[in-house]
Amino acid sequence: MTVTAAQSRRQRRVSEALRAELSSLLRKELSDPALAFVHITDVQLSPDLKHARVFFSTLEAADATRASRSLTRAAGRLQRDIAQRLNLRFTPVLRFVHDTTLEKANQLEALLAETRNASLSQAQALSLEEQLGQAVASASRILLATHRGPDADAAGSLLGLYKMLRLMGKKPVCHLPDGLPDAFAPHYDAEEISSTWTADAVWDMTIVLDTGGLTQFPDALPDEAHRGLFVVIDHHAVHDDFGDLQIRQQISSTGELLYRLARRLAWPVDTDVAQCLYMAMVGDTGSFRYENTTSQTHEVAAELLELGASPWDTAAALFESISLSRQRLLGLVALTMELSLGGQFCQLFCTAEMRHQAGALLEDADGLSQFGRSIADVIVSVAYIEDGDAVHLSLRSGDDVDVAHIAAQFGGGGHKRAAGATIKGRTVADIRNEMLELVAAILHPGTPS
Ligand SMILES: [Mn+2]
Repeated sequence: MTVTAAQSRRQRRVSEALRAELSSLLRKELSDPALAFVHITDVQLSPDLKHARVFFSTLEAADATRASRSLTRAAGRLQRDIAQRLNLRFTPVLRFVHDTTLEKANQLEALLAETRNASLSQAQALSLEEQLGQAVASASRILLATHRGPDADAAGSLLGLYKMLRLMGKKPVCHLPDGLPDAFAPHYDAEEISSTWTADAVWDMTIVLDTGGLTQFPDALPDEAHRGLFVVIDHHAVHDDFGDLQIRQQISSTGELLYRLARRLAWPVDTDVAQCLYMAMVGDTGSFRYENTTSQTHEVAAELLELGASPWDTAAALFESISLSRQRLLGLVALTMELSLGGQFCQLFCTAEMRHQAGALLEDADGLSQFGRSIADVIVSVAYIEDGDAVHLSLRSGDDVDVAHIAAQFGGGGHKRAAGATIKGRTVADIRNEMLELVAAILHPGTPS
């Protein structure tokens, strides 16, 4: 039987009337000492109003049995009195149930205080997100950007947000001076997403994704006078604390963070968005291998699969579409691998000459350091990538060493297990000496290197 709204309203009204009448009857009509401190806490009526569960509490738990017996004895009389007072067609059959909730009041109070504090901080977190929701809803000129040399998380979250905004009827523009990784080529039209805009354009809002450091800003990011509300959506632990509105959470990836935001703000996520966010998550979790992978990460990934993201397309795009020039470059760089510090430290070198020989581009050298880390016993791996008068450092850690901390010594940043830096005006020979000292101090503290 379905209960209509009117029926359930009536049920509630009669329940409340019953509770009030029973309370007054207990106080005035019954002189049973066992019922002196009995309190009617609630009445639950069956939908046909023929049966009522009457919840009562007592001051002391020990009095409950006695009170229950007295109430059951008085049930007939109470029923008759109530029928008269409330003028009901049927008098519900009363069944008395001991309500233990009041006895748990002390426990409850402590719990409530905890919940209050938790929901207070939750309310604050929520309000930031809601601020973002409102700002996005009212903005029409939105610029999206991410860090220099975008990786899968940067590209996937940027495209994911771009596509969600499009689904919301917005026309955002992406600022991509470094382009996006080839793996994402099927997911965007470069001309469409970064439609030309001039340096004097003024935006309602600029959203920078997946960027923790000021030095990671892409070239020609609009300045304060032009960017409008400056929004940061990021998951890096180390952050230079920029932005008017920061949405930051230390989770697997900006992709995961964006999906959570989308759920909370009811932003639309279609299959295409899901695919981009899934690629972002796979990228930053090393295919769900790094310790930033939690059960919640998998829950979000599962929802993205439900929405149509494809693990196979993701793997094929990210890991099985390597260019011949990158494979050749890897061959040349692999020959430079040097192990030191008892085989725990691996260094790789990529010169401009090697890139030329392999016909490779600078981005073909991305992530070369991970090949050093995958060698048995290696804990820290560093790739030195020459680029004109600059040297790019790419660091990976296979154990409990925080390479973001090492990268920070060189003005860079990143994550515990994967970090990087760009150093200008120093030679590789000079940098590697300092690097060896730093890594030796971490891997073999107390031993002179
Ligand atoms: Mn990231």
